[in-house]
Amino acid sequence: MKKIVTIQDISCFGKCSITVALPLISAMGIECAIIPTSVLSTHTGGFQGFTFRDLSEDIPKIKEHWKKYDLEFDAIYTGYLGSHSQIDYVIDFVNDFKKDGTLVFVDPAMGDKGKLYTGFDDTFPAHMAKLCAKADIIVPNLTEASFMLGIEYKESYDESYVHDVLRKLCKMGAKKAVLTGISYDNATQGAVLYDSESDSFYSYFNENIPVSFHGTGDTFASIYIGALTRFGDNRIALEMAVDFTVECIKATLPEKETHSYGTNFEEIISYLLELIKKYEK
Ligand code: PXL
Repeated sequence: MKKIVTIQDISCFGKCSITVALPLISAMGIECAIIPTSVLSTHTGGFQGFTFRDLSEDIPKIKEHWKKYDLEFDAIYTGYLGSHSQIDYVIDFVNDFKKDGTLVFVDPAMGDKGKLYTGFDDTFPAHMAKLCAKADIIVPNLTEASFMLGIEYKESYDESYVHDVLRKLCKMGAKKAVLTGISYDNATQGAVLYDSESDSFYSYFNENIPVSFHGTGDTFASIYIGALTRFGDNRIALEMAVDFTVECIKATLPEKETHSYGTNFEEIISYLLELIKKYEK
């Protein structure tokens, strides 16, 4: 059985990070081990006064314990990391657990709509860029890419701009980069993949639904790494991640006013299984 380990926080309420990755990766027929980096009462977007229990010091202890059992993973998937020291511990984990054939997949979850999330200082993106440099694939949105590259965030752009950003992201060290939430017109939204080894691009778009729900980046990342682990094909991973994320947004439209609570992905697990069947020919 394929195994992914995901390293990110547990937000007790407001579906995101581990509470999205674990059910979705499991539903895709892949074991999902977890390293919780912190426990928060809620995520940090749209809630005031959340608690934050830092579990950074447990990361190296979990790593050392696992080394005694020679545990191996098909992929290491990192998401939201709540402090500088967590990034360093995660880099150590990747150094010890990346074997031949282990995919290192980094979602530098730090911001959206031109702003960093609450709690991150201006030095955080450069530190996250060091983890991204070790990755096979990174999946930033344009906000996160702009902060890591130290360039201005643009609301409107064209394909040549997106291609330029992707090339620059891979120059930082990652083999492949996917820019999420890309929209060249009002009608469509999707993601663009760049493979620096073959110097090729692949774009995939679906409907643009102009509503924003919390946790959609984590949904995209979980489906992408699950599909890539299962099918070994980045194009399939990109298509499945875009299509499933759009369907999650549609399923949550009746609950627009509680957009910080996350998406109703639980209601469309059967659609995820249909997507798997479609590609499993
Ligand atoms: O969805 C990304 C995310 C994950 N975890 C925490 C967050 C956020 C985004 O705000 O606050 C704790």
